[in-house]
Amino acid sequence: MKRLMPGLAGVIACAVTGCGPLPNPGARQVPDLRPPSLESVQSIAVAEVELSFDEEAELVPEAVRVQPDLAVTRLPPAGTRVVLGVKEQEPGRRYTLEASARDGRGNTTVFAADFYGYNPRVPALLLNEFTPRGSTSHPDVVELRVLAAGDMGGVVFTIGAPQDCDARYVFPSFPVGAGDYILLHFTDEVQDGEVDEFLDRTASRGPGASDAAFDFWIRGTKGLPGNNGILALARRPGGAVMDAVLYSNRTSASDGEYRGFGSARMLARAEAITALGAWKASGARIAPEDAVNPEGSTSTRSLCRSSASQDTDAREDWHIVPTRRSSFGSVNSDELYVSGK
Ligand SMILES: [Ca+2]
Ligand SMILES: [Ca+2]
Ligand SMILES: [Ca+2]
Repeated sequence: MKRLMPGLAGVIACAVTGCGPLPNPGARQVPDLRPPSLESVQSIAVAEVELSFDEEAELVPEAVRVQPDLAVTRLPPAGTRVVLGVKEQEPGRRYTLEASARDGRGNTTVFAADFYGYNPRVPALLLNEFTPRGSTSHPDVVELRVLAAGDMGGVVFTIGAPQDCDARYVFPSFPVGAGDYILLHFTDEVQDGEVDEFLDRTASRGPGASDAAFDFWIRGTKGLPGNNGILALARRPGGAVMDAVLYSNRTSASDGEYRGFGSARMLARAEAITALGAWKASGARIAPEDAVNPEGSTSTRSLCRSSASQDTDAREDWHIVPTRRSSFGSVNSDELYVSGK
């Protein structure tokens, strides 16, 4: 997420020279009055932050600052992609870089842009169980299973695709081990004991909290879509997708305009996670029939992977468990819900 402020020369009309492949002797030389524009900022190593500009630019030494306080150890030479040296970042912490950059003619831009602290130890994680049809007493929950140890700092959970979502949660830094569970509870009703757990997984006493899992309480969302949605995990904001699940109770015949997905946005998101390799289409194009069907699930009949957490990026990995066989914070049940029983 970057926040850019207009540069000092930002209001001057653009005049770009030298773009054409052929010289034009009749053209009048127009001086470059346009300041460099920041295109991206991201951490690329524990002590390095990369900036890219639309033209060669140099950071103004006295104007570079990182908040919360992170010392700058090395200023890069001019370039379109430059690497700033900083002290070691905290994994997943949000920092703001405030700086000025100037081009070779002295046109200067001032900007402030956010980046997240580099995490060299992202754990291997799976979306393992969820209930999109929670109730007031049992709000929507998502269970993550840790397959290989690491640090959660900066890992992103999204309702929607990683780059186009309705809500996202960026995890703080805390260590997890293989076999650990993390629960995300989607509730706006704050109750006693709803504390986020980073170290003591028995600290939270909120409804549905598990003493075996790290519980987190997510506010300000409408919960998970009940019928038609996507959940995803990414390694960091803007980073590669680690896992996703597409669920829908619709069919290709449910509408004529969006291949059955109900909206242009849902179709685009389904196509996005398929293109990212996080979900499989059985035909040439992704269809609602490729999704996990949440029909029959309730707050205690959750959608689960197998007890072994099989992951082939397909609907066959998922099943609905019988009433009260949800297992948030522990290994999944392989029992199947049978409609009418
Ligand atoms: Ca807990
Ligand atoms: Ca997967
Ligand atoms: Ca479980």
